[in-house]
Amino acid sequence: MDPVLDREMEEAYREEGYVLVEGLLDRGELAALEEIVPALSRRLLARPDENEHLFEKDGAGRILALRCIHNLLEQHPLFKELARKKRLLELVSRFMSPRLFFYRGIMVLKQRGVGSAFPWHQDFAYWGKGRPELAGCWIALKNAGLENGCLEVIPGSHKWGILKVAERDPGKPLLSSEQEARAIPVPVKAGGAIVFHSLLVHRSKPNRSAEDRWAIVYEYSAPEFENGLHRFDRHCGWDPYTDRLLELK
Ligand SMILES: O=C(O)CCC(=O)C(=O)O
Repeated sequence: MDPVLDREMEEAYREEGYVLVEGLLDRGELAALEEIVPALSRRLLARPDENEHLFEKDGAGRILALRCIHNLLEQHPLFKELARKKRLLELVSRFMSPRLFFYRGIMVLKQRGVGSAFPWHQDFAYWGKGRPELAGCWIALKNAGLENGCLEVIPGSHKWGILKVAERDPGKPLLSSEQEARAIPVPVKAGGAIVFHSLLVHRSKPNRSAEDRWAIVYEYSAPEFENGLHRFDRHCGWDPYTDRLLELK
């Protein structure tokens, strides 16, 4: 831990709404995930449950690949271990609140050739009540660059509040061309992470390249967060310090 670096990151998080953290996961963790993720994907694809996970599909609705795994903590013990990794909790709590709760965990598998886009959105707009006391930690399991659909963010957009959306769709925030022109891609090396505010406007493009782009997204809330349970996460309200699940309503 480097206190000067951490102070600079805290300032960047406050001003820009996100920070890039290199080397959050070590080689051993990345190597373990290289084995776990394909096996897990095969298992989930063998019995696709569309209420639980998301899939890439062709025009006829046939499943091409797994897009998104929900309820990540229950898929393998390593996902829980990583979600309570000391360095990660230290950083997120420094940016947001000294005490954190887990809100949800997903994996986004933007597979080579078929991985689809995520449109501009603010994460909080999907959950949108209470205060936006949430931070996401987007962890690259593979190198993520422009070609395979890394995250793009609009720095400072977390200060814009909750944006109006078209057709009541949180995936259609009303952005002016000036606002959109401020967007920048944030390439991340495998093991690195982007910690970002739940109001930061972000998106990712399709993966037309020959390289998979996998990421874990953990979302943490402050204790006073008022949103209660996340609809799609059975670990919502998990306490990463004590490994206990709170009774939330
Ligand atoms: O991983 C991606 O491409 C997008 C993920 C994302 O936008 C999110 O989890 O909010």
